[in-house]
Amino acid sequence: MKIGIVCYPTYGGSGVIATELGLALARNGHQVHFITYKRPARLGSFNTNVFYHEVSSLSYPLFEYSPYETALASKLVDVVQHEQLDLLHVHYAIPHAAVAFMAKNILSAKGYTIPVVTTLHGTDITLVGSDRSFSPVVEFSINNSDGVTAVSQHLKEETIQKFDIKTDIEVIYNFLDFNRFQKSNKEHFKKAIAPEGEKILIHTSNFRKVKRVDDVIKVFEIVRKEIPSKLLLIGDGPERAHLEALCREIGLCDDIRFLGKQDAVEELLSVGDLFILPSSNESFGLAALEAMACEVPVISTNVGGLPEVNIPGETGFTCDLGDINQMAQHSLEILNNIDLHQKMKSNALKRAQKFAIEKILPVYESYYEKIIEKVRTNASPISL
Ligand code: GMT
Repeated sequence: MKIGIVCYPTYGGSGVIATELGLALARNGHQVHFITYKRPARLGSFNTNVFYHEVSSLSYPLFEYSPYETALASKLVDVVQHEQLDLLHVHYAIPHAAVAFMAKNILSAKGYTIPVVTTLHGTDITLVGSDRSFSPVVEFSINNSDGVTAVSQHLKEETIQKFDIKTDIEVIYNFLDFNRFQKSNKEHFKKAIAPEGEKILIHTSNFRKVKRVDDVIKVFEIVRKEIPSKLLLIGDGPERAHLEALCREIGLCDDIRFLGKQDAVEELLSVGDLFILPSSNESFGLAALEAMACEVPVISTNVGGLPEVNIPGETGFTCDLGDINQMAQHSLEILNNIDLHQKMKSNALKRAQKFAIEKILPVYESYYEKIIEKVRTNASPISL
């Protein structure tokens, strides 16, 4: 197949999934065209089956806001037509699903049919998408995609609850590549981070409010009183300055390290004893899955799709939102019990293996085939 992929090319989970999916499809012999405003972070070096089309939008003094949607739609029309694509897969509904709808209609007027699959990732539904300023467009463009997937059962249900959905939503879980995400021997890292054999707690995210990184620090503060430990905060984002101030305020700067954005997260996860994800909203929690693949048990909230990934009592624990004490007690329970810790490490790995790319890729491929066939037989005419 010739597949066009539209996503946010930055560090967010949706862009990571879109890029890794495209690369896996390319390895499986498909021709993949990424259409984004910047080269996706994980695209890497030259690959015969991978093409990159940059969307650049014209700046003009009249435009206070550059009309990115128009530029993207025009680029989609151009790429689909000239590369003779079989399917467009857009990740994150806003604005990609609406833009794809526009491109599809322009192409249709030129006599070209292009099936569109939209993948809902989370905040495009839960936080941003359901805001009145976006919701009519989000609802319309979901209903008018030829195929719609959600990254967890919970996200599917929340989408149905928040919008008037008239189309089927297929749950296709996030995935990861075990060639990259696996525990490796990084003893020298461990020695540098925790020279006295302290336990290592880890959190990775984009440091937005929804991730509640404050809670990570507060949980760590309690844990550290009982067990010598260190906290690694990986990633960056709008909350960072505030979090650094919090660490200074509680006097834990020597035990908490801000590592910023890291390319080889798996190497750091390899020395982790526990992963903390106290998000207020999380459609799936790819970061937790990455930790589990590196044999790190997870303490997370029980919100969104997190319990579909982190199985309470098996791969870690899920706790009520904001319940710092519960999270800290569960952390101590694991860290103080070698047998339980070992069991949860191996359970985490086993659970993560269910989301291996080799298992999820064929699901996407057959979904694409189904949607192409559906459009070919004209089973889903666009309802304007
Ligand atoms: O929250 C993020 O890390 C970024 C965000 C995105 O869309 O880029 O992530 C969402 O999509 C990921 C991939 O499908 C999911 O694993 C995350 O759970 C989801 N984030 C939220 O729902 C808050």
